[in-house]
Amino acid sequence: MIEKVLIANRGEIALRILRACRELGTKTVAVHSEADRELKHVLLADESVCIGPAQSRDSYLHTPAIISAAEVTDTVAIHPGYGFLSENADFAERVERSGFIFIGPKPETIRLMGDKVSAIKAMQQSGVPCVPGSDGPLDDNKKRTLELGREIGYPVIIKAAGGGGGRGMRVVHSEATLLNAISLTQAEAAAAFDNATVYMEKYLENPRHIEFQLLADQYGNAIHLGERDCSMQRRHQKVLEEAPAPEITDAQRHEIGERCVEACRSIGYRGAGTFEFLFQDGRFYFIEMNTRVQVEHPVTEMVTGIDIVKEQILVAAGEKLRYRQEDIAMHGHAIECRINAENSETFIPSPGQIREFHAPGGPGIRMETHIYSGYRVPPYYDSMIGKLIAHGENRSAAISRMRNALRETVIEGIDTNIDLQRQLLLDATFQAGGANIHYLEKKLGM
Ligand code: MV4
Repeated sequence: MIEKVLIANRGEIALRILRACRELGTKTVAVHSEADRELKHVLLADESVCIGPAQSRDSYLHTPAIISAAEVTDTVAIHPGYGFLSENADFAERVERSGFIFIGPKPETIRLMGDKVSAIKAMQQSGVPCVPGSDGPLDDNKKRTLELGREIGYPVIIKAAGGGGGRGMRVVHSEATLLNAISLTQAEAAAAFDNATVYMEKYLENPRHIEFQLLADQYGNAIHLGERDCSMQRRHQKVLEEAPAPEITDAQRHEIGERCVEACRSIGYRGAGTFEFLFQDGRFYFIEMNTRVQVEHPVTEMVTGIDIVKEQILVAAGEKLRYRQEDIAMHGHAIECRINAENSETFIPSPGQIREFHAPGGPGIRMETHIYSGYRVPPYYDSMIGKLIAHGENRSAAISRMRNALRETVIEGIDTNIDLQRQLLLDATFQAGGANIHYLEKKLGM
């Protein structure tokens, strides 16, 4: 087993990783910025190292400082969490070249999936359904590009190969604006990602965002843990996620899950990964793969009973996957509400001292947070301060438990989005299930 893990992250996910390590009997090293000395996981870790100033680029994104901290603490493996360096292939490579285990896929897999054009190509080759599109980069053959637009049919969407997560894309409604839209997206992509490559897809106007959770070891074993519905989002920030996705049948779950498993085998995937799909008119369309643990992983944990972070560490240690597909069963329904330090109406971030914190509890309730009474939320990082997860025997039981848990939660001293979450749980369209990716922004009048 891995004797010591360095946690290259902060906040709730750092605490989540620390807890998984404790269950495995693994020692922990917390690395933190100067603004994060009071983080809960820093106080709980076996060792801690300050790696630089508050600004992320000088600390959580500063590879040499992280590698040095690993060296001085005799770390064996580095867990990147989500965000920061978690999907940075160069970082994963430097971790491995320095003699440490990167808890995640191979650097070349991160690179393959980081380029959305090569990711889609890999998926098509292993039978994962993709959006009709250019099947590769657009070139400067204008005639061919216009033909392609006609073949695909308007509206189309131009996406940057180096983008993802909503960055570097442009919807085009007619042939008249196509070539100009491509030039603009290329220029933006060159500036933002140092890669002007763009591709074209049919633009799906009212899809849901459904993603599949995968686990794979380095011996070619892979399983899927079903799907999550992440359609409730605002400006590409997910607000609430659930598992299973409403109205998805066992047959669809089995069909798409198996395609993802096959794709993991064919690309030699290792660790936890997520296949993102758009779902519209009963069909799934692959858009991107995430090669990290995701914020919303707990809803999958609640319905499958599998500890995804623990499994990530075990497979990184070279162990064989402990489950086969037939060992995986879904029980009930789980919902996650992201709790942000921000105003419920204006969405303006609200850092500052938490005067009072009372966590909710009871059957089926799980609170993942690093906050405590007296903790100061620093202004430098993402505003998410925790996640509340409710599990129940069915969707309405999970909703009911979530409503009670939100009522019970007390966070004083800063603004939070708890009121917004309570309103969303009362919303008739949310309660019906299966709302699309545009629903929340429409409800909020955006
Ligand atoms: C799309 C799409 C419609 N059609 N692709 C946005 C984030 C990135 N992961 C891909 N995104 C989209 N790709 C086609 N062909 C609509 C979106 C999209 C979206 C997707 C998932 C969740 C929220 C979204 C919000 C706006 C647009």
